[in-house]
Amino acid sequence: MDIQWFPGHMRETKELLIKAVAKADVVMEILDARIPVSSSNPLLDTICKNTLRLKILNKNDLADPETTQLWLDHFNQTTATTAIALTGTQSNETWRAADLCLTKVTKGKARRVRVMVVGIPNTGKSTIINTLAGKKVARTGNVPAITRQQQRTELKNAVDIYDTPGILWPVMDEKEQTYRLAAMGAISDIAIDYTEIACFTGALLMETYPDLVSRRYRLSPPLPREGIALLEAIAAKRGCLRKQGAVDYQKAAEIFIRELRAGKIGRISLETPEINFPSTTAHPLETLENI
Ligand SMILES: Nc1nc2c(ncn2[C@@H]2O[C@H](COP(=O)(O)OP(=O)(O)OP(=O)(O)O)[C@@H](O)[C@H]2O)c(=O)[nH]1
Ligand SMILES: [Mg+2]
Repeated sequence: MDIQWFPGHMRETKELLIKAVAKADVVMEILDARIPVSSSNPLLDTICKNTLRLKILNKNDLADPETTQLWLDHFNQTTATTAIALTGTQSNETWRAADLCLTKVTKGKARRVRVMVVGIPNTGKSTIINTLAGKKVARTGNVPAITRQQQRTELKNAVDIYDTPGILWPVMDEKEQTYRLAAMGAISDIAIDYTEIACFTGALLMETYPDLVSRRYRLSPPLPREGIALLEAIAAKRGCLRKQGAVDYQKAAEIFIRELRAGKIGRISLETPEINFPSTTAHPLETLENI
């Protein structure tokens, strides 16, 4: 599954981010708590060098709580950026984040504080803003690219919060990262191959959360280890068969991905700090500075 990107996109993306960040007192980077590495945009590391930044691990209600704690420890103890986890629809949790922004910059600021909410598509930026506003000020939806333009909302704590369109970072040459983003709904469904993504994610989950998957699909030993065998087992349980009894892999894959995204399999994380955080190696995107 190849997703094509061209230098034009890269330049445009970088310019959009630079413009948005230049206006901000604080940047709230909204990550998907289940994939904090794949859902981050490494361009922010360079663009936010002189701007306060807060990492929000959103969709915490869908992520493995133990792994989220490991991520928080990782970000808070080994990087200069403060990280907190929350569920975007929970008022008290989102306000904790908004108030944190305020406490970080109020010193010496006579005017309202500007908070820019940025992140890749579908991580819950607009949802968080709606929760903070206490009403629906921004359109939300469980497909990427819902927000199309920047939008300012005045919050009651002297913060002006800006919603921005989700921007997918432009170098996706790491296949597994693309799979994780697709599995969590950050890439348009039109551009993805469900069976391929379900096979990758299924095999990963059978390694990391075999009990949750087995319980959801009532699997009995010997448990499938390969993604394709898992899809066959799901197809058998859910009647995903074509004429003459052939397995309908596409249908089984769609069921699996839909239920995974909705948290029906359980609270899962697809990345852990030990395995995924490239702390010792230079990130490929660092080269984008020269574009
Ligand atoms: N379970 C759960 N769902 C959430 C959470 N936050 C947002 N969502 C859902 O995630 C989907 C995407 O939310 P949006 O707020 O539209 O995401 P966005 O980042 O603004 O997306 P774009 O505008 O496309 O970049 C919606 O279906 C939300 O209901 C959360 O904390 N938990
Ligand atoms: Mg949005």
